[in-house]
Amino acid sequence: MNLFQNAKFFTTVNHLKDLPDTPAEIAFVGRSNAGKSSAINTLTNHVRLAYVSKTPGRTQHINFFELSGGSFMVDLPGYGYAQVPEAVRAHWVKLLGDYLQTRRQLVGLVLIMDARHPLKALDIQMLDFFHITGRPVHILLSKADKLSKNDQIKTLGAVKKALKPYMERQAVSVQLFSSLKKQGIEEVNQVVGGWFTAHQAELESMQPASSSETEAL
Ligand SMILES: Nc1nc2c(ncn2[C@@H]2O[C@H](COP(=O)(O)OP(=O)(O)O)[C@@H](O)[C@H]2O)c(=O)[nH]1
Ligand SMILES: [Mg+2]
Repeated sequence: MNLFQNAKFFTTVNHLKDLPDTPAEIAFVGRSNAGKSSAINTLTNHVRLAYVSKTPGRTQHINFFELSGGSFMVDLPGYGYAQVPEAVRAHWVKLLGDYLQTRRQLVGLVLIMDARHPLKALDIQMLDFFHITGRPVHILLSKADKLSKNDQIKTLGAVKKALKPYMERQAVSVQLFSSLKKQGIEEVNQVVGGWFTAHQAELESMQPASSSETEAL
């Protein structure tokens, strides 16, 4: 089943205090221009559910999309756009960091990196922000079509190797992805679907014993 197929725009927020009440959500994050909006459009099979910007750094708010199973997908502001005043940049980093570290229903993070420029300092910072939650991160090496098959394999191997220390402290997985070639969609579905299933099982295991069980004790 395609988890993202019937995604619908839900709301836009600019401040953490305005975040909607959701049962479970996954978030997409990445450097500005990494291909995040394109990836969301490709996964949801929409032409422009998320706005593919010709002006990087424009989207500063948090967009929520409702998925068919009642869970949510969150499009976080892109980071690392050079021509942004320091105060604005600091505000984004704080907004992102606070969201990633405090959002209890966030079951996992999808981190988009341009396959030609993976693991930049701010990407590492996102991994660092997120690891205290104990939740998994799945990395999409985007625009894979810009690399030859051979270079795709090499890049995937090199990124996995570089992530070894992170994988020891946190569940981190990585795959190739191309919006242009619609490459890697199934793998994202499987990983994210797994997160939602695990989260559901976790919630169920935390339910208090039913009243009949309580009486029997
Ligand atoms: N060749 C190629 N270009 C892509 C791909 N995904 C995104 N792009 C291009 O990269 C630029 C930035 O994409 P966008 O989705 O707006 O990135 P965002 O800033 O991370 O949301 C746009 O010009 C896209 O057309 C892809 O899979 N292949
Ligand atoms: Mg975008």
